[in-house]
Amino acid sequence: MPNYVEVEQARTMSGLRLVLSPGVPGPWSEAAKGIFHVKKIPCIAVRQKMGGDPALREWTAQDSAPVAIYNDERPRSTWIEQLYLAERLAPQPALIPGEIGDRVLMFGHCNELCGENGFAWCKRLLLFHSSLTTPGVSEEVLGLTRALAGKYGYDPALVDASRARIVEILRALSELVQEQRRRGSRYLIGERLSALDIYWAAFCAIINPLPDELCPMAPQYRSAYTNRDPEIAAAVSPLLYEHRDFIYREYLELPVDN
Ligand SMILES: N[C@@H](CCC(=O)N[C@@H](CS)C(=O)NCC(=O)O)C(=O)O
Repeated sequence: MPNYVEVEQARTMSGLRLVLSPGVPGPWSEAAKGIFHVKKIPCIAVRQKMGGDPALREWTAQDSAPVAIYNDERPRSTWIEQLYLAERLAPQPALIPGEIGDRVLMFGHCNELCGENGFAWCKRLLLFHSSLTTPGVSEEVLGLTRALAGKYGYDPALVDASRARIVEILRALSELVQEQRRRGSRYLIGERLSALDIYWAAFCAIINPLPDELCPMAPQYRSAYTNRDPEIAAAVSPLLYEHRDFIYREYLELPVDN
């Protein structure tokens, strides 16, 4: 999808505009792209400036990515609002299960991956910790890290609990995929694709990115994303990696374009 327009130009346009961080396969951004792609909803990619974007702040009252702005509706800057927008604009294929038990289960796991204090949130705190405490990190990276660490609540006292939370979340998702396989389903919820399959496929990158030919990214991002913690590695069922590959192959755009 990318072929970015700037915020100023995007504000004069109508339809769906999706603000993304160029050059970075950020988990929330890749998941939002995936959801709109699966539903075949056309959207215009808009460039976010990482680490502080006054123009985006003026438009959307915050400056993280992704943000989805549809016509003159309110900007949607959280994953759950973006999912509901996509579901409304293109009800089929439905990515929110119709059955309440499946829906409760799906949103629970999605929140563990995408929500505050969830998988990506906690992994980000570990990344800040590593950049800020490892000798030899460049001043450029340190500057961006300090800005983002303040914005996203980094505190060295949170590191152990963040690691434990990541392990807990990945174990629960591993149990889910194993149970679904036992039932004979290829999907994480019920018998069909749901938003959780897409969130997992996109969020898996922050521990085990797809190879460079399928997901090109700067070496420093690849290195930062790639998990080296044995406890986190042990929490992930190999079926989860297989599942990510299946979802990308069957439903999402490859190579990842950002
Ligand atoms: N607000 C999003 C999460 C978005 C988010 O955390 N975006 C980060 C990705 S790491 C970002 O834009 N970071 C760069 C920046 O803040 O400049 C949600 O809750 O769904």
